[in-house]
Amino acid sequence: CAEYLLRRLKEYGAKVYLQPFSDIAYNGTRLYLRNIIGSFNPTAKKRILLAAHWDTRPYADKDTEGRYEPFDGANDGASGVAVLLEIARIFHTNDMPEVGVDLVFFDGEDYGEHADVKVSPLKDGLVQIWWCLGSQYWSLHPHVQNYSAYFGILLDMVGAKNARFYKEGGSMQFAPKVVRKVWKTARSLGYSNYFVDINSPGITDDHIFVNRDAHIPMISIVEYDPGSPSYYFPPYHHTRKDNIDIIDKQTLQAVGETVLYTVYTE
Ligand code: AHN
Ligand code: ZN
Repeated sequence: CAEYLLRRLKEYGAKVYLQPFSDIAYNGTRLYLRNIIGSFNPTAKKRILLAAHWDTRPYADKDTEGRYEPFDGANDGASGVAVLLEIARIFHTNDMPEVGVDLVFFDGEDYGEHADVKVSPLKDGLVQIWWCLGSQYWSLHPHVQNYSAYFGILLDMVGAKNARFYKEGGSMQFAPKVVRKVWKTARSLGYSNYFVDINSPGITDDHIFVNRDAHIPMISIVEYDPGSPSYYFPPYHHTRKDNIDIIDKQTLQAVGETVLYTVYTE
């Protein structure tokens, strides 16, 4: 999959960076992970960061069966990757926006503790979050020295039929102006049904580390289910139901168009 992403980004004319790193998972497993970055207009000073995670959770631990088996992650992971690849294709076949754009594919986002496991929050005596390993690494070690961006947009679970994107708490805390800009753009494109003008609770996701450690104001476009019994997430989340059957082109279109319009008008 990493090779596929690298090849596609190169085909689309991006300057490509592979960032290998290693980390220890919650259960002591040593992981060899890779962030992948594709830069368009690499010399432009004003840059926009677009990101998604390309790993899939290795077990469907919220399912009733097969809770130690892998699942597709068509939405949780792949949907954001799909939108970013389509944006890359559009950059290749059309005029570029004025700004530079960096597409960052984070690894290790979904390697957090299995639901059956109680883990220590401490690693080397420090409080540790076992999720979002790639963004935690990248935010402290960006792919180019002194990297910065004007703002960032994270895409996570952006492809499900009838998805709803609320103004997520962490995004509102760190980058409220970016949230308002993107939601206003969505409204102007007729996508207010997807981009709901209501706040949701905060979620620990890749954008939190980019805000905190890389000091780039970054929002997350992430599906929220207000009726969820499991805090935040829709019923297919981390189950075998997260496969191509729940994906809807219209949702991907709404997100992709909104992000593209935001980038081209910057
Ligand atoms: C928490 O479950 C707290 N964060 C994980 C965010 C996530 C997982 N997004 C997709 N999968
Ligand atoms: Zn997940």
